[in-house]
Amino acid sequence: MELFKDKQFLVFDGAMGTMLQEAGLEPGELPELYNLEHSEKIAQIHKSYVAAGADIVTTNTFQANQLKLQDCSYSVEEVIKKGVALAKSSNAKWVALDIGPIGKMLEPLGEVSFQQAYEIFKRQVIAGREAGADLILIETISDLYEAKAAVLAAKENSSLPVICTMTFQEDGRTFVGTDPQTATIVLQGLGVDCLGINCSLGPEEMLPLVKTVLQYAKVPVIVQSNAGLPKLEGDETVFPVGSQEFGAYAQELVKLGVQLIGGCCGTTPQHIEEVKKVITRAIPAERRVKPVTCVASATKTATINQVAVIGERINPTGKKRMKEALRNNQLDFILAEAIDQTKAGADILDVNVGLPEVDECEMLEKIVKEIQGVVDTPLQIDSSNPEAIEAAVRVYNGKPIINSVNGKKEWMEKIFPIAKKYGAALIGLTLDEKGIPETAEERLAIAEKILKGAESYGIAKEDLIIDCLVMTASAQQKMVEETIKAVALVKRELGLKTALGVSNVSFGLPNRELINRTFLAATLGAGLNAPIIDPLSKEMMDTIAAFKVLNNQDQEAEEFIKKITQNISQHNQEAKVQGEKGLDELIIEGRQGEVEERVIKMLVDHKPLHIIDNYFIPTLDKIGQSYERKELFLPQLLRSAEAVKKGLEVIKMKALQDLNSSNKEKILLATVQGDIHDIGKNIAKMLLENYGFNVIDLGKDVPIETIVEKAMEHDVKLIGLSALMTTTVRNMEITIKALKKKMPNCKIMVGGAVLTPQYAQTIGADFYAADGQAGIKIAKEVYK
Ligand code: THG
Repeated sequence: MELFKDKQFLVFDGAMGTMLQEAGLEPGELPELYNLEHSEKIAQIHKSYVAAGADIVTTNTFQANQLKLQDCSYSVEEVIKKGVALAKSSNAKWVALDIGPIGKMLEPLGEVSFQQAYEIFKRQVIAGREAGADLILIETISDLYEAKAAVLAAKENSSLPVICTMTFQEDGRTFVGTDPQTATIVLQGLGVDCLGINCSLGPEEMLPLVKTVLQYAKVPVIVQSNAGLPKLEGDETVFPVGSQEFGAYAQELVKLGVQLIGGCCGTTPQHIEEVKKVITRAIPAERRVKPVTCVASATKTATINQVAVIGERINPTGKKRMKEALRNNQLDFILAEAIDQTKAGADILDVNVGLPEVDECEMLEKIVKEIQGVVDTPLQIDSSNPEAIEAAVRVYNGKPIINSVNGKKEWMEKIFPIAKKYGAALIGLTLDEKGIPETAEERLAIAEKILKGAESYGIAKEDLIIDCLVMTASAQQKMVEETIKAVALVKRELGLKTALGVSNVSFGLPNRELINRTFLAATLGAGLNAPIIDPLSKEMMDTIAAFKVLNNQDQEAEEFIKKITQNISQHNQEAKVQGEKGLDELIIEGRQGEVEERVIKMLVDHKPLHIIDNYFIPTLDKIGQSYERKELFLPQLLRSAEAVKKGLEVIKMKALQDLNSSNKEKILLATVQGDIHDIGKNIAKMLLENYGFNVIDLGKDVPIETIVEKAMEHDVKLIGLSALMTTTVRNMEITIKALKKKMPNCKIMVGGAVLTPQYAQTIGADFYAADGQAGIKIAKEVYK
């Protein structure tokens, strides 16, 4: 980054928001409007940070996007233009255009598409560039997908340096489940000039996360922590870490190798002054980043170090059923393959949808998005169409592998730029204009050519994986040995990781599995890292497990022993239930279509309530507990919730048929504004409807005025409000106040994971409903 030409360290400024609150910003006021309405205050804060020693000041434009500004009289361009001008007026050396999250969730968690998010960021980037910002700071991002949209928007619409920092919770993950290693791997791949962590945590809590970032980041690392974890003292939020202590932490960060330090919420010019003192006398830390071959989804990084399994099953070649699914757009079948392979232990999934009659660009993009909705296994994009590859890699939330490039000049010129731009790892096939060479030495030469080419495009060596190509033993018996030799050569001579499509070897022979696994063992012995195989083949997976023991990769054979015992118990279980999955399993795995089908079947013999009480609720409880234990993350939670929703819809249809729904007691339900988690509300609704109540469901993220308006319109006696997040419980309180003002006789019950009976009382609710059953009791009470 230009900025580092003559400087090892850079000091950023501290908080803007909390400083503005001190200066009179009211809750609910948009700080960005101060650029135009109280510009002197903004200029003053910038100046105080420059005086404290900040090299870079950050514009007051965190929320200056078209969503947040839609109801006010200033355009994104006006707010940003003034914001940059005010920052420049401080005479800071550099001005960073600040870009925060858009404030709405992206698909599949929310409703904003990746492209829409990109467009929103693009407008900010262009406005900032035209106003003369020196660099772009994308910060306080929880959703890696949003970070990707923002970084692409920044890089495609400006040539300014880009810094991106994400925000982690105390459990070490972002709100949507990304860990610091994954964030670092993916952002780095996208070509940011500097990355790191900001907000939410204090310096103490950030230290372990910063260490992880430093372990993988080849670019300079930035840390902007809060002045400690905020505490509530009376009515006031207090940040406990004072400037001296903040300086001491800065010292520690510098020692670890952090090069850019500033502050987030609760920090002041005094904090920055202490940071400046530390930096002025700091000695650059020596930092050695070990190159590792990694791929990642949004919540999981797979390291290809010794052996990682790539699942081959999402590929129409030789598979009638898969071809049919692709032609008829039966995504559920394809998604089931993703789930099955993941459960069988695949580390990475190859995705190939190439069929002459299928629009590959569209299908590959779609299926990649859909697969990411059901599994967290990193993906390998397999196509011979560069446009389809780019379309899929662009919308992929993570760092994928591209399968593949080869030694042909034309091919390298097409694929390398895509891999470089999106930070994908890359499989290189050892063939070129002259075809597949016979000997191992010739294949090594092509591998070397591909490596040189990749490096000339700035692709890191560790991101290239070489496939020495498997021939069939039936037709080209002599060449099998050359493949094994080539794997060993590529490893020894070039130090590159290797992949092979193992099952090619057995075409045309009987007992293919035996041939496959014998070949697999031989190639693993030669140093193969990434076998592309069918993970549902127990023989193959067991061979790999055994190899890991022999290769000293599985310490004390722990995994192997676990696997063997699992095999035995699985075998017994299967004998019992004949392989049919329970409804609970289908929900946990997020198999929406199958949940629907199963519920339809179950309704023949069971009452709707029986299914809800004995399947939906206990399973959701179980999932909730796993979520709390961090065994699964928000995307999985939501996808199980979606599956339950599908099941509930089926039940609702049935309930509507069964009940005469005309003259019932009305209950209004809504998930409050700002909250998009409505699964609890949906269950409550089902239960209430089953007990004969007429439920008016306003949905999720419902504005306060809408709730009041609808409650009055229907003249309801009972209203149920739900909120899952601590941040939206506040809106619940405001909603209750508004309702009580207009409808003093109406009763309000509240529910949601973070609520307690005491808290429900504090915010003015009449009842606290711990779950749907409690809601029924309350409803019966109110309407008795
Ligand atoms: N190298 C790289 N990528 C590859 C290959 C490779 N991708 C595709 C292929 N080869 C590996 N993947 C598959 C996918 C499907 C099948 C084989 C390899 C397949 N197998 C059975 C068959 O051959 O009839 C069908 C199995 C079934 O009935 O389900 O179709 O070499 N980089």
